[in-house]
Amino acid sequence: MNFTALTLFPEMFSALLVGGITKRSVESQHISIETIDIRDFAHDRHRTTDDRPYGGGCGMVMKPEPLAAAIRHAKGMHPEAYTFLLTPQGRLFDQGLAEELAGCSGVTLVCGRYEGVDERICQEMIDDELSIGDYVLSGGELAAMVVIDAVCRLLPGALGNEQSAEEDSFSTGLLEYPQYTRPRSFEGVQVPDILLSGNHGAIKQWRRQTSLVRTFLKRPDLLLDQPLAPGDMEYLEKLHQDIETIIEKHSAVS
Ligand code: 4GX
Repeated sequence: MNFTALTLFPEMFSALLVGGITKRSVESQHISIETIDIRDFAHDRHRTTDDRPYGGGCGMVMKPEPLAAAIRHAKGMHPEAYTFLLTPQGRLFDQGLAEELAGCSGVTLVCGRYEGVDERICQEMIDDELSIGDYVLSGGELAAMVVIDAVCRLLPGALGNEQSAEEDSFSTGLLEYPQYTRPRSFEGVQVPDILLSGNHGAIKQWRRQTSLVRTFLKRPDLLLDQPLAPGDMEYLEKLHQDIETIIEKHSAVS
């Protein structure tokens, strides 16, 4: 899969080659990451890429001509790729969208700076707008790198352990269960006995139940639109019962 980023700061993307899954995926040719320097498509003496907004106001806007030429160049290189603009106004980039993008043969990511890009670029040359969350970055580059990282690790061959992408938080729809490694006792805190029991059925059940409780406590919203396994309902009903018993006992006292 090819990722192409259009940016005024192409060198930022070298961060993806420093280490980790993105670096390995580039080396094994499961992905390629290209950058296109928008400034290379500005042909005036100062290679200007921004201008003042019509109607006044503070800040600058990315000029349409260099951006249009850069996007046309990207489309020429990768005609089948989808072209996305990173902007807080975009569709929220979540795990479902990452999985969708992982099915594309190419993704082009347009990284804006300043107050944004001329609206005519958005209208005419962008397939869709993506937002990585409700906060304001100083440019689209970090958002584009988030997209590349999250999509890359879903691609076949990207993981040492193919299973772990599927068992991930959000692929199961639940938050992850707690993880432990050696030593068995660390600064007086023990690893739960069940994980040392060798009883794989019991361990699996403990992990699922711990995931459920964690999700309920930290992200109850995730439980509302998630299909639950039959065993989950039994466990939640048992907790419900236990809580009711406690409430009844205490309301009888007061
Ligand atoms: N998720 N930003 C883009 C400039 C801009 C504004 C409008 C195009 C249109 C962001 C986010 C984000 C800040 C990147 C504004 N470019 N991008 N930049 N959150 O905050 O994706």
